[in-house]
Amino acid sequence: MITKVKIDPITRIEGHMAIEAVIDDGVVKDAKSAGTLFRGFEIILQGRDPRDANRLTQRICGVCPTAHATASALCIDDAFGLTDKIPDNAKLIRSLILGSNFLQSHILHFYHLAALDYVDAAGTVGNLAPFVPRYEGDYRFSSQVNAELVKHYLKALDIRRKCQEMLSLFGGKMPHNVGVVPGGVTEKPTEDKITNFLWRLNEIRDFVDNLYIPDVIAVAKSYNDYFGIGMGCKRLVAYGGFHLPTGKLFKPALISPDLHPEPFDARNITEDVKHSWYADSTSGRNPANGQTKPDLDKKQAYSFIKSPRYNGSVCELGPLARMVSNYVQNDEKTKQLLDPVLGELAVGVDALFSVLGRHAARALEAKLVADSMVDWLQQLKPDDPIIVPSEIPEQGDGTGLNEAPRGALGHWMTIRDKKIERYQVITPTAWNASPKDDKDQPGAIEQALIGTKVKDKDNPFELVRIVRAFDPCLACSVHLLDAGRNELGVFRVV
Ligand code: NFE
Repeated sequence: MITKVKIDPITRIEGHMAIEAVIDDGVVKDAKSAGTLFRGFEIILQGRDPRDANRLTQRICGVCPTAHATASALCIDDAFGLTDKIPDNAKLIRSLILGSNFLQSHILHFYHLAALDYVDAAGTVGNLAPFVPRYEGDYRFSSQVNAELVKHYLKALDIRRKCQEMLSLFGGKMPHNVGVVPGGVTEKPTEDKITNFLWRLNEIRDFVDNLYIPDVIAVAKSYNDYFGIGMGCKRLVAYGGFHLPTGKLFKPALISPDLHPEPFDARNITEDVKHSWYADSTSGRNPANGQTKPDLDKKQAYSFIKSPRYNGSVCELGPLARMVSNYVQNDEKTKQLLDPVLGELAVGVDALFSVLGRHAARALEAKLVADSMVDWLQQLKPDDPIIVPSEIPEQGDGTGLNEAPRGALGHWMTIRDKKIERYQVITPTAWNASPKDDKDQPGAIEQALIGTKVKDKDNPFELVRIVRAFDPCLACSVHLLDAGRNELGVFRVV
């Protein structure tokens, strides 16, 4: 029997996402993932001072504004000819600000967005929001373990506050920091700031080591069938990220399904729009040449997310991509983190292509970033420069590639007459939650859903666990507000 399961919205993610699964005899035969809001920042930026991109793109999202701050700063640095002049202190402070956001975001994702799919919180504290409504029937921990994990849920709130405070020491505030700017940063690394940062960081590291990673391992042991669920497209992309004086913490690569790393080249990225509400004339373009032209009348369209592809192939981005990229390129620290956990769970690297693999990669990545941040703090030199002066060029082209918590993030800009002529943003969730492309290839989340056995269509745990393991953020990935929309097809960009 064929049934359609539509989950709209999928809650406990950031933003508004819908999925639809066609289930035939208990197995997902087809799936659609849709971003149902229009963003339009690319349109807002046209004609503005290029430096505005660094302020405005942070407003794309309240969860990862820091990633947009760094990608836009890198993009402007490139267009202004500053890339080789950025002071070491600035590279380190930008990375410390971004690292603080990674930690806050990963802890948010596991405890407050995803863990409630596995932990019976309502059975522990009663039927209180936000623990209900929820699906029923597959909570496997003892009441004692559930009660302990609910305490960690609360502790995680406090730790996330400390991550935000830590970010604000160099970033001024969170969200939408004022510390990362074109040419460098605005805050000097005083001894006082370094010390204040370090004591918060050490408490967060303690949480990651002694609660976050063990809790993910506990979920992995009790729900180990989820190492075999939600494999996805098995082709990964990392742009590389955390631009440090000595290179990048995460190595760029395209990883093929046989785990072979190939050099990454942003010129191979295109965005299709056959199934997105954008004009067909804009399909297949590289973002350096991209356009954002809404078209709400397309019959085949079902999403405001475009379909980014690498050499025409569907790719997955995120902690899984970064950790596997580092692992297969023999990064020692990554191997030292991943190997013992794979051993304890008795699974190989291949098992990472799964719901649990994505959670494990994210938790171990949090440790890699947090431990690296201690080294970065120690490299800061209080008396050295933090910024280089700059002028807006008459014309220029810029690319800013970095890694955001949810995966690789790219900003592209063209400057003409000292103004932004073109700006394009491709977020990690645009890759992961993309709709079918011009060749009708399903996006990464769609592929992870297809082939899944659903035990109970009224409680489709498998589907929501697959989607949430990607940590989608829809605010980031759609292309604003339709506050002034008064009829279908009319948008007022405010
Ligand atoms: Ni809105 Fe973001 C991250 C970016 S998502 S959270 O991480 O860029 O695609």
